Amino acid sequence: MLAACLGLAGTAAAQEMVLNGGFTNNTAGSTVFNMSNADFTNTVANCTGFGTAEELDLIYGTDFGPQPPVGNIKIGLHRQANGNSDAFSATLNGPVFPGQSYQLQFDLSALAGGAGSIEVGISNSPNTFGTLVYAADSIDGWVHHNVIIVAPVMGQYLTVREVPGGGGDGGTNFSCIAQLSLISAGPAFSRVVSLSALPREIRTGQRSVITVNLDRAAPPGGSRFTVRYSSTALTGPATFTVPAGRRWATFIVFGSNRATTARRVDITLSNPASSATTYVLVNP
Ligand SMILES: [Ca+2]
Repeated sequence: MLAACLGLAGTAAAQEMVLNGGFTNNTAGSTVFNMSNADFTNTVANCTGFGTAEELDLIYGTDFGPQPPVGNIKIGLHRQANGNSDAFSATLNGPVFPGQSYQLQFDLSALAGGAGSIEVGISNSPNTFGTLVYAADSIDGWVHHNVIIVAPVMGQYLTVREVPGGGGDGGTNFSCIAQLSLISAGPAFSRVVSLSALPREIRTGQRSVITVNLDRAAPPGGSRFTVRYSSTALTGPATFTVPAGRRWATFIVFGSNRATTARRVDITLSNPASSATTYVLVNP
């Protein structure tokens, strides 16, 4: 299993959140094309249709396109020439939380005659798309998508829609999605646990190295902090990012004390999860 490859096996964090991501829990048992939202919702457990096209497909095996790479069921989403499109939500076993990171996976394919574009969102309602977290084009043949997303909002539903509206081709688009999966990947924000300054005391024009220590390795994309200085007697970056995979990193500040006496300048790093402060004494 992929979870084992990631070293997440055996922890609660590796639990699948999409309740029926393989779409196997359904009352049809075989391919059904062009279901109204109400029919789709009644047929596929823990899923809700809400797009304006109202023609979601529950497709088994090689019906209407290639066999899914894993499992036997794919959901077909259509954008019609008039711009109406299919959309559905998948209920999660619990809410996602803003600022937390999650591993999103699915298999996506187009059908001949209409490559499509899908969007994935997080929503508080089964009937609305919510906030976009990922977008992908569907092409002929299955492509496995595997990304880390950061939840922008709290939400109990993962949503999928064929991008609505008039496409550049003015025609119709069609995508098939299979094996929808969402797994908690832990906090998106590493916490800053300490800062240090070396040297502690400098003069105008001299530099000090600030070391940032985190509680864990920075996640994909790095850990970004805002940097505040209590006085302009010290200059340095306004933001600082600890690179992905690193537990510590350094940046440089410069003394610029225009007063006649020494000034103590506090340096504070903060992100939504944490903050820490150190100081540098700056002589004129
Ligand atoms: Ca359809």
